[in-house]
Amino acid sequence: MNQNDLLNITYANVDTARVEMDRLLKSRQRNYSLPRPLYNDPHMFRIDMEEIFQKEWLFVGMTSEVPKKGDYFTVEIGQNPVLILRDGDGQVRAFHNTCRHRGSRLCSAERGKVANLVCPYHQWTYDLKGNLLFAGTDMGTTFDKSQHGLNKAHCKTAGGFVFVCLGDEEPEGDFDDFLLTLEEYMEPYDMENTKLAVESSMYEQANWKLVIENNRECYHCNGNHPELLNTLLEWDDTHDPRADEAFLAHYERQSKEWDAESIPHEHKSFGVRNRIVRMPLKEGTEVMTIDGSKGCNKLMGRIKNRHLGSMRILHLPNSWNHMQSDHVIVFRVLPISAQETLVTTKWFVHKDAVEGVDYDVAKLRQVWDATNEQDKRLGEENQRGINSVAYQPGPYSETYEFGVINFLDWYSDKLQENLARISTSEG
Ligand code: 3BY
Ligand code: FES
Ligand code: FE
Repeated sequence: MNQNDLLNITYANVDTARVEMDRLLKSRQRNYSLPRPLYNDPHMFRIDMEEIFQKEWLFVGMTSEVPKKGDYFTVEIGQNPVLILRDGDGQVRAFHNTCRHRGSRLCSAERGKVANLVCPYHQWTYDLKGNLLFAGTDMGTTFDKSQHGLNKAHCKTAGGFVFVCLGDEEPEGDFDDFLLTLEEYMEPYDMENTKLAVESSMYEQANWKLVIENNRECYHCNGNHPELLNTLLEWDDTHDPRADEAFLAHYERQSKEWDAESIPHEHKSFGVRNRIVRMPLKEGTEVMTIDGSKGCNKLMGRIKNRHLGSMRILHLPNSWNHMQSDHVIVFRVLPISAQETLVTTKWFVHKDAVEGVDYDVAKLRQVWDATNEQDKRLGEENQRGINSVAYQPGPYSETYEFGVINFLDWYSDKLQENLARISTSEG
């Protein structure tokens, strides 16, 4: 526990915190920010991890990060190390990255390539499907290797995105419908034939919900994101009240071109949890670089038109994305503690694009490095103010902050639903 955690213990134990969380969520004012303990209490953080991050579908990375058999990357979901790996049949799988002997973490690198998975502790060895192949010299006559394969996590891929779910059961809902649409909308990008150009990891001293809330509105953009606003419009809905005549005409022209090229752009929502929308960027700009000029000579997949705007993909609780004509940017949010969150940003380009010839990493990342830094500061200042005894939940603007309201509605419903399930199963 860090100092901030100790200062913000509000409840005697996690059971009391569960009851209180349910009460706070049931009695919250819907269009207001949340009561303080939901942003800083360590027991409530634990409940977020148990009920959201260990039960719901999470975005972890892209299939092109593991292009070949045996390629893997690792991710820590709270205290749970997870391994994402491409097996010999080309399937992307997720395993708990913990050995079935005495539990050691198997792979400690962020990414790598293996023929088999060998535990560094006593060399138990697993194949790429997680079967235990070798377990030392003598585990006794009753030892059954088939009962000691790696524990699997649910894993689904679509359009190059990899999602995992750590729950025993996959959560109910329309996630598969979202995946079908995601596959269709991502088809022009051919993500399997892309490569990671660069990535950044940023620790933010703020609760994960503040990170997502901040991302769900652009009310703060004008005062904080000069670089981003060179290209990005401050709204992402063609029916937004800020959408003026000039925008509507611009959208109309672009969408005709997109239709002619079979580039999907119709707005799709799956509850408030998943959302795909292609929005034009500002007139005269191509991608989210500092001056809106191209980020890479090679376009993605079968794309011919540099003016594809940004296809924004939302996946609650932990990802937003900007898919553009010559590169795509994916964002992943992972909670670390009540007041600490890891934000990972990855830039992908066509796999044949050559660094220094077709693209310049510094140019590619400039705008979102600046934006991420600005958002980090906003999130951290938000957290500091919320920790004050004077904090009280404040009102969101229904026009400019509807995305935040949607996120908290999703969060609140999901938590109450999952908490109710625990109390039922405990009888
Ligand atoms: O562009 C984004 O990803 C979000 C939406 C508005 C604010 N933020 C920069
Ligand atoms: Fe993995 Fe012993 S803990 S081999
Ligand atoms: Fe921002």
